[in-house]
Amino acid sequence: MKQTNFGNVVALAGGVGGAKLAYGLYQLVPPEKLTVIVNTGDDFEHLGLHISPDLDTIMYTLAGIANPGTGWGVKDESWNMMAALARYGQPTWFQLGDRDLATHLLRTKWLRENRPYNWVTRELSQRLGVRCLILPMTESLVRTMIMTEQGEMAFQEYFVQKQCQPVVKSIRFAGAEQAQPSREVASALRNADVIIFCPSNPLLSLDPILALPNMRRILAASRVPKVGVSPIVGGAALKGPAAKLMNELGLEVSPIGVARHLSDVLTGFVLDQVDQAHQEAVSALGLQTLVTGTIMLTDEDRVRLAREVLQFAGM
Ligand code: FO1
Repeated sequence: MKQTNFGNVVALAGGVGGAKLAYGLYQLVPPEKLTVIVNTGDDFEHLGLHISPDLDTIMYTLAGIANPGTGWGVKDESWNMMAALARYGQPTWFQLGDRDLATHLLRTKWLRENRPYNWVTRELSQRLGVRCLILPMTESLVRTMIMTEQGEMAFQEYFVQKQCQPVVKSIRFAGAEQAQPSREVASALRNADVIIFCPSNPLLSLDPILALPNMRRILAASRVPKVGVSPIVGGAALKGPAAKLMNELGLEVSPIGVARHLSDVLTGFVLDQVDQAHQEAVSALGLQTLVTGTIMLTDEDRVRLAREVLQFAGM
């Protein structure tokens, strides 16, 4: 299904929702023409290991080995290490499968050897057979911190340990001010013929990327089609806490809430048929709009939506 008339496609993605569209793009676009820029604000140190959840979700999904039920971790997983850890009374709230553990061990080893983050990511993904480029958004340490009614907590503590229950007051990306988009990221964006914002949580997965100094400037300066896909369908998030978060932070929980949040870096926006009523309001933001089926339940859905988004972007 590879076509040769593709330009350089750059996708910005975070967790599970973003990975699905990235997978669809990966089936259509020649791998040397596809770059996926991934949020690293979810990264954290756990049990002495550097864990990069969104990079791993994208890598496993494109490699075809992601756990289909959860979207994170590896399919056909075993949990012997966790059981052994539990015997030592160690924390088990963050589930690390035996196969998944190899990724964390190798990433941690290479980072401790001062290998660049984008080198580590390329080595891991290429060895899993992924042929397109997966790029961490920055080489620097950026951590999403969630200020809640119970005080500030690290992202994984909020998202996994507390199951997104605490009411969120604000979100900050610690370290973003001192960071920069990596050279590889800036170059990919400058050479892009289309930029796609995958249907990831705008507040947790796309905002950390957009918070990097110069990132919004690079995107605003780009004259190519920049298309966002709404992760909110019919007033609810398909996966994760996006709707609850948007509500708590005062954003309208609808495609228009997402489109407004991203409008300064977009030229087009894709919303689901059930949200047809919002199309006019999104157009009023100065965005081209595409209304289609955006719910991706099967691999075919992922490829269809990716094809429609690329066609919508004139690719
Ligand atoms: N999410 C959970 O809800 N529970 C877990 O136990 C869990 C473990 C886990 C292990 C490795 C990994 O790469 C991701 C993991 N996630 C887990 C998902 C993680 O919280 C991500 O940050 C989310 O996918 C949001 O991006």
